[in-house]
Amino acid sequence: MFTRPTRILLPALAAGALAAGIAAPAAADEHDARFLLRTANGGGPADLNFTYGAVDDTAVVGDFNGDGTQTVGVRRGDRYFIRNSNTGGPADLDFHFGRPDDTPVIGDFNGDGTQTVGVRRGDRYFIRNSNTGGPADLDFHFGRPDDTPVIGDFNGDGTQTVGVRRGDRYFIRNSNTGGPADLDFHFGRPDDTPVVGDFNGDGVDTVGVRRDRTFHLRFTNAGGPADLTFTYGRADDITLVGDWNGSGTTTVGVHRVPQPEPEPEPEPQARTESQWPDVPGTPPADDPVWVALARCESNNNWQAVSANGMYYGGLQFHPTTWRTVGGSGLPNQASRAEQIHRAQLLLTQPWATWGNQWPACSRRLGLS
Ligand SMILES: [Ca+2]
Ligand SMILES: [Ca+2]
Ligand SMILES: [Ca+2]
Ligand SMILES: [Ca+2]
Repeated sequence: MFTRPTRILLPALAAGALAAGIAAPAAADEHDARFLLRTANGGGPADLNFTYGAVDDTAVVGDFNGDGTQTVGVRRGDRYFIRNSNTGGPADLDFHFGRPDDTPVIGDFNGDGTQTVGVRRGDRYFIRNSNTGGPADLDFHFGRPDDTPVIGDFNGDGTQTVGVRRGDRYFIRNSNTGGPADLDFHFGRPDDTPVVGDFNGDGVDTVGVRRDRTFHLRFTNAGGPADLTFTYGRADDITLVGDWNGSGTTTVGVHRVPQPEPEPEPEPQARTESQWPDVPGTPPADDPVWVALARCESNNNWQAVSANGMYYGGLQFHPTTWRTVGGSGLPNQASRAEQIHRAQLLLTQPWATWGNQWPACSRRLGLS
């Protein structure tokens, strides 16, 4: 019977590629990537709370030194930065493995008690049995390219092996080789985030899922209801599980990265301007001539209606002229930007001049 406590390792399933940038200067706390780890499977405050790595890093979890406690690390580009304690501080291990777009996986793939790194690329696993750079020790295909990788000791023999999640289904292999699934069952829903661990400390890793803030954990590798359900962390946290204190039971945690600032709403005016672009060959909308003309024609009142009811808006369009240059409705019901745009269009008509469209005011302003 294996007494080695650790088991799973489902790396953070951060969607998307990893920024290959270099490192994270220590900044204000809320701008840092934070680990909030719980040493019991239930809701409650974090038992461990520290910052490590950069915001764009992908979190990984493993017993990288074989002491029975799982700790955090990050993958950045093609590089692993591993910490051997669940505290902030410098990386204890730092090496390259795989390619930047690979998905990291961590496990004790040879059953020696130390978890090491690997990657999934397409439908393929590349496994390294030491936490150092170098060629893959194992390289095989399992599942399909779109599957999500999971790693665990699903049969309790002391060696962690691969599996995948596809939709609401787990396909598990009990050896680190290509071949058919040894276990195949449904659990949770397709959009859930998969987790694998020894959630009851009996030496066998089993599956679970996280849905929004709620973990649904199963104590056997078979379909059926969750054996343990509780809420931890925020819905936008990245899901982690690990044996953070070497107790022999896998518990939950989250990786919390600052959310990007929302894109500012475009200002309505900017939108108006793009909707009513300047017409080449005429004064642009911000040319003072338009204000001067409007001041003369309508006392700069863009909703104006002339006393005889024939001319409308800041530039005193006749409705027929307005329609000639594509306007609809009455000019004084249109925005200032549209009125200027249509005045610009008017000036591009071969028959139109400042002098015949705005005779009195254009003379006063020296436009004709
Ligand atoms: Ca360790
Ligand atoms: Ca190992
Ligand atoms: Ca096994
Ligand atoms: Ca178990």
